[in-house]
Amino acid sequence: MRRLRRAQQRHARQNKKFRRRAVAAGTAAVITLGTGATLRKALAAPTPDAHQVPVRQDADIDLLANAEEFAIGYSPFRPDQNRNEIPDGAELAKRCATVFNQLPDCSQAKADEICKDFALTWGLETCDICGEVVNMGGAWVTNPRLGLTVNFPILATHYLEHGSFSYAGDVHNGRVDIAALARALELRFPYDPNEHQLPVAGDDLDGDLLTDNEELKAGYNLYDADQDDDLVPDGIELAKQCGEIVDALPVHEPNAPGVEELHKVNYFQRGLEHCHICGTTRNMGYWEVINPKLGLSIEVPDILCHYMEHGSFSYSGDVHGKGRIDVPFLVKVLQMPRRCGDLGTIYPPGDSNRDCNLNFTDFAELAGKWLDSTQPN
Ligand SMILES: [Ca+2]
Ligand SMILES: [Ca+2]
Ligand SMILES: [Ca+2]
Ligand SMILES: [Ca+2]
Ligand SMILES: [Zn+2]
Ligand SMILES: [Zn+2]
Repeated sequence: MRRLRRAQQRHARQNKKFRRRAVAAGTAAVITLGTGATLRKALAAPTPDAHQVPVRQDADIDLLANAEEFAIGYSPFRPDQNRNEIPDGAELAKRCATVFNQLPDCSQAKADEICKDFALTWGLETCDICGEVVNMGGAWVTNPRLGLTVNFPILATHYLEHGSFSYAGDVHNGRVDIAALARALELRFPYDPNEHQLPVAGDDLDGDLLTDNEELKAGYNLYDADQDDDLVPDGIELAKQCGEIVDALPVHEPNAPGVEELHKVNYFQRGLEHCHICGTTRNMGYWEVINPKLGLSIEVPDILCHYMEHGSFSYSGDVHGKGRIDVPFLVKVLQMPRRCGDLGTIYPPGDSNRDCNLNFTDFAELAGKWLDSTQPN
């Protein structure tokens, strides 16, 4: 009992110390909100959850320790690699919770299926933060294909749901082995998959929904599912970016004289096409996307625009059937990367946070990180 109380006091002390640092970091973050877009997103972001207690040796304060980031291939100096205003550690923890909760029970799972187990014990435990009471037993994730089992207190699942890999209750106090859990769950990114992201036909070595051939032809990295380190598989990201660009193109009449800019021509027809995934309706016709400078054009079915919005170059509708656009050719016609931040962007040296905006904060960030990563503890 005395040992337990000491552990709690230690935990409280740590919290106080790290909270002070987190507050200082929060102030710095406000200063970097330069553009209107970032500010709008920040305002929309939910307020941080008290379960997300600061973590030691976490240079970018995203709730993943530096060593943990290295272990799972994240960047220890970029707190929000996918730029959605959610600290990547909190996001990954919630994603782990979602995937864990959806796992089948091992007693009912197929032979090679990832599954979960609980060992309930005769006793309860109270969460330090919100007072919720959980069983003080343990939980297991088993991945038979990898021969891997990861175990943590049931209390940890409550904290994961709240975006924290650390947990503290009146019985258990610790941190989930993130690398092992992510491996066992076969989960690398915090992003939420969407059912429109149809599997690709053909070899896809890195599993990013761009086939090896597409990557070779378009000049992307076929060995890296996330070559721009934004924690979104590159095929999904590229489809969304192409979708945004096509969507925003100016519309011109067919063969309009003097048009030099990239544009599209409307070939909509009288009739609708239903999406096989969500049932939404789009026009059964298509856009012709024309690049006059290159003398190239490509047909983009309106149903594909709907799929690109959801991160897929493959589509499935009741007029066009199942299909996939010629991705390297689309990329060529659109001259990707068109905008800073599009897949394939070469960032200028010094743009360390990759916001395509070189300014004082980059230098401040560099200096701050250097101090952080050299200070012991
Ligand atoms: Ca970190
Ligand atoms: Ca994030
Ligand atoms: Ca690929
Ligand atoms: Ca990516
Ligand atoms: Zn709680
Ligand atoms: Zn749909």
